[in-house]
Amino acid sequence: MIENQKTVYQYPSARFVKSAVSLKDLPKERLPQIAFLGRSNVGKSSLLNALTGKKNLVKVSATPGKTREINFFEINNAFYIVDLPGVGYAKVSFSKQEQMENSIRQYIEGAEDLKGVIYLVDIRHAGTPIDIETVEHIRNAGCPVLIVASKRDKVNQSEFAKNRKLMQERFGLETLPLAVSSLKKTGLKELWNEVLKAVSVEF
Ligand SMILES: Nc1nc2c(ncn2[C@@H]2O[C@H](COP(=O)(O)OP(=O)(O)OP(=O)(O)O)[C@@H](O)[C@H]2O)c(=O)[nH]1
Ligand SMILES: [Mg+2]
Repeated sequence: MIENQKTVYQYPSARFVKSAVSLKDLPKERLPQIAFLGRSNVGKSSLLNALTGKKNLVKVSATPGKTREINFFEINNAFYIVDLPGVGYAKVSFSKQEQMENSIRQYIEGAEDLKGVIYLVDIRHAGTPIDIETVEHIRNAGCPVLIVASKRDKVNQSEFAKNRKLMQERFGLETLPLAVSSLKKTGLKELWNEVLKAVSVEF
């Protein structure tokens, strides 16, 4: 169990299943999937560690471009969380980046068991043109997207309020987006509930 201001829940079991580079090598076992996407360094892999209460389930790095493959983690033997490489990462060569983004796109458009995408946006940037374009693309592909503000601990209260509102406007959201901090472990319970809803699993 973790506890902070308002977050208390039972950590799930989580195990790494496989890395895939294309739709051809998805896991054999058919379970619902939910994927984490967002720009490089936004905190996707850290969030997976924080949500599952495992420090080193997924490798994280201060250098953008850490995650290079489509990584599947089986949660409570009931669904997969899929950790994706970052979008808009400029430090790998253009063709490599294009290859990676192609495989992300193909995965999102083609994975039959994908129930939704959690799209992370660094609260300090409140959504760049690349984020807005990527989210639009996912929505057009018919996949539900939940926009979540990451690194909540990096901004003060007034910046937080301002950027959260900006995010709502930029992404055309009905309500203010959820916000999380993997470092401070805030917002995790709320996000976990959304994950469970998306994969239609109750624990
Ligand atoms: N302060 C703070 N730092 C964070 C938080 N989440 C992640 N970080 C840091 O941000 C950096 C990137 O984290 P990752 O989890 O590797 O980011 P990623 O989105 O998986 O990055 P790629 O795999 O390169 O796309 C690391 O140095 C993390 O420690 C957070 O909530 N607060
Ligand atoms: Mg990563």
